[in-house]
Amino acid sequence: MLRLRSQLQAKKLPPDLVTLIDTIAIAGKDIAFRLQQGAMSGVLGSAEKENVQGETQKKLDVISNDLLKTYLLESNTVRGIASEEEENIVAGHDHAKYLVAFDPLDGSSNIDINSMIGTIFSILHAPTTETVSQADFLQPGRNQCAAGYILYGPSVMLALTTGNGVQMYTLDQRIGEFLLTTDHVVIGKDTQEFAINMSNQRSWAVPMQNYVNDLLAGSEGPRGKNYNMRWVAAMVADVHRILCRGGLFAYPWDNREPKTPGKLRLMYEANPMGMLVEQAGGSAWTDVGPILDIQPETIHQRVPVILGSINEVTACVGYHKNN
Ligand code: AFP
Repeated sequence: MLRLRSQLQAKKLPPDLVTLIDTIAIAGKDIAFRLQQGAMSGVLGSAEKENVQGETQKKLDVISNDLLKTYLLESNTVRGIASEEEENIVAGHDHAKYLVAFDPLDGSSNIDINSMIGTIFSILHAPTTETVSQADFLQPGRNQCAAGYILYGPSVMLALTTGNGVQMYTLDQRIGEFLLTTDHVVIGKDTQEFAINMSNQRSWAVPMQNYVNDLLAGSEGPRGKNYNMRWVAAMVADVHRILCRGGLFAYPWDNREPKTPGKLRLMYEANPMGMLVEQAGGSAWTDVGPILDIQPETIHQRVPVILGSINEVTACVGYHKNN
């Protein structure tokens, strides 16, 4: 099985991009090690402080963010970083070619129950100007040169796209290397599985409520088939399932927080996952258009997300168009 670095080199990617992806993989291995130590090294529980999103951070949110920051800022391939856990961007090396946006530990509520979590990243071209600013990060998801996640589950896995399909790698703990285990990930067009937090149903827009009601009606309803439901409470794990066996994932618009039209972050979650899903033959939309076409307004912007098997996403979006 091919090692990550050899596989990236074989694809003839720019050497700096190969180094950068390798750096993220090294950070992921370090994070995986801390996670595996769990309660033995005192890393579980709350950090007793809030991040810029107003969420209480877990100790491992802070540790993972610090690790990624350190590895990335040491790399002379990184011009700047934006993290879900940081209020502002942090400048890296002058003349470096790439910007990295990341969610260091997605699904933090799963940390203390030893359930699946992950690191999500998005790589953009850096500007050629002398200074780097927040505005340089505000590029539509279509501009991403690479995107992926590292899933910390029973195996540690890396899902990656550099704009030419999606590959999956599995960490071989004996040699400390990510090895290519799936070369060409394809999401089936149809599905009978959906992932959504049903407890928010009363707060969704009417079209989303109607769509999910029709799924729940099963073979006797207008969709004419029975659906199953899954929810891991970590987007990284729910999207991983969709890359493996199809499905629909949605974190739709809801009216719980009038100022935020969705829970998920465009730059750290929706864009990288949107690129992975599209590259695997699926579809990634908000309620009104493709996620990757959104022009970001701020680095911490939130958006509604509907992604997965193309025919199911089209059906869901259709409810929004017709209402
Ligand atoms: P945290 O990393 O802040 O816990 O949030 C994870 C997440 O943004 C996303 O990964 C999940 O899909 C979603 O939140 C789960 O949220 P709820 O289960 O609370 O609705």
